[in-house]
Amino acid sequence: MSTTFIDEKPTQNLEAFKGVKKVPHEEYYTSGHRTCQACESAQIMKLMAKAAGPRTIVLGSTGCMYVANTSYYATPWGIPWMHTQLGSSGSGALGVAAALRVQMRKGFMKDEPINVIAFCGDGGGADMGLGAISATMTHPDYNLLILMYDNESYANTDIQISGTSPYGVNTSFSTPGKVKRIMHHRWKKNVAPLMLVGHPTCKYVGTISTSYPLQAMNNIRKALSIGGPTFIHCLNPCPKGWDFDPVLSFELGELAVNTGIWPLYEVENGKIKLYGKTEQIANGRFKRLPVRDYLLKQGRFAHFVEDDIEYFQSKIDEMWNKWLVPGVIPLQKELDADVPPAN
Ligand SMILES: Cc1ncc(C[n+]2csc(CCOP(=O)(O)OP(=O)(O)O)c2C)c(N)n1
Ligand code: SF4
Ligand SMILES: [Mg+2]
Repeated sequence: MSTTFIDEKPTQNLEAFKGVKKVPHEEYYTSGHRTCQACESAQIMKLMAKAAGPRTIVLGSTGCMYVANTSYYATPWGIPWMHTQLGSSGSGALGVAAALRVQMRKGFMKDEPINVIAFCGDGGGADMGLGAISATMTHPDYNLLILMYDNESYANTDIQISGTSPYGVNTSFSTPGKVKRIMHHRWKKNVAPLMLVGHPTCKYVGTISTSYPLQAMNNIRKALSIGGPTFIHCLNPCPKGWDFDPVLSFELGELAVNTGIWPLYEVENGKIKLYGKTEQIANGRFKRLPVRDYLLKQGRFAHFVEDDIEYFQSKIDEMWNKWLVPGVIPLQKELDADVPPAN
């Protein structure tokens, strides 16, 4: 007799690619899209499709990766792809995973593990669709991955502030003025830990960067193989919205990690692992670069004066020096003293 009420289904066992030479040549996200030159959001689509392979269904919520990828009668997708409404990546993914299960149970389809991935932008995931993703994360029976590509704005509708836009940034909703230079005072939402701490049955949550493509693909493969609903947050430099020369896309992704703004980590079955340069920063083997190296390469921060850069740096320092898990969990270490000892 079953001792659990969770009706688990097998997943594909996608082992890590052991080096770039082992990565298959087949592409499932190819030419035929209209994203900007050096768009890192398009890059993660390509890596995600390659990592998942041919037995995969992708859903995508409204945003650049919907609009620029589905021009009339043209598409870069070589695997089944479906649009879902801006706030619905979570419910869309759950619905498709449930529908596949019913189709297989009734014998309409061969019974096999099929990857279900729903991507969303930061507007679709960190803001509008947060509730639907959260509800989906509480359903351990369904195997699916939500991948949030984060270009730090509502890019498709001309670069408006989203919940993940960085402090002080110049967007079409926060243009610096003569009276007020900093129009956006909020700090970026910390989305992966929100998913992690709020959904204890979720087996995999992590962050990735397209500047570390092999690692990004392997983390996606792990998330798809582990079972249940999983969540990955990817930072994607956006030449148009961040206002930089497209040649800098890759370098900005690296700088985000090396300055400590974008920590790389994965949480697998509740165990957290910092990886790459982030792990080296945490263990004192790599000194964080000053955040100005990252900020001043982007036109969206061109209005910053020294005080703004210092404030930004102080917030990054706080993430690394005061947080319970540096760069990840914003409970402050000082609070430890107030916690009564366990009996
Ligand atoms: C419910 C709803 N509100 C507004 C829109 C208009 N809209 C289309 S794409 C978009 C921006 C989405 O931003 P994000 O999810 O960050 O994706 P990005 O465009 O940055 O890739 C908006 C506001 C919409 N399609 N649906
Ligand atoms: S606006 Fe940004 S996210 Fe959208 S297609 Fe261009 S580079 Fe990519
Ligand atoms: Mg966006």
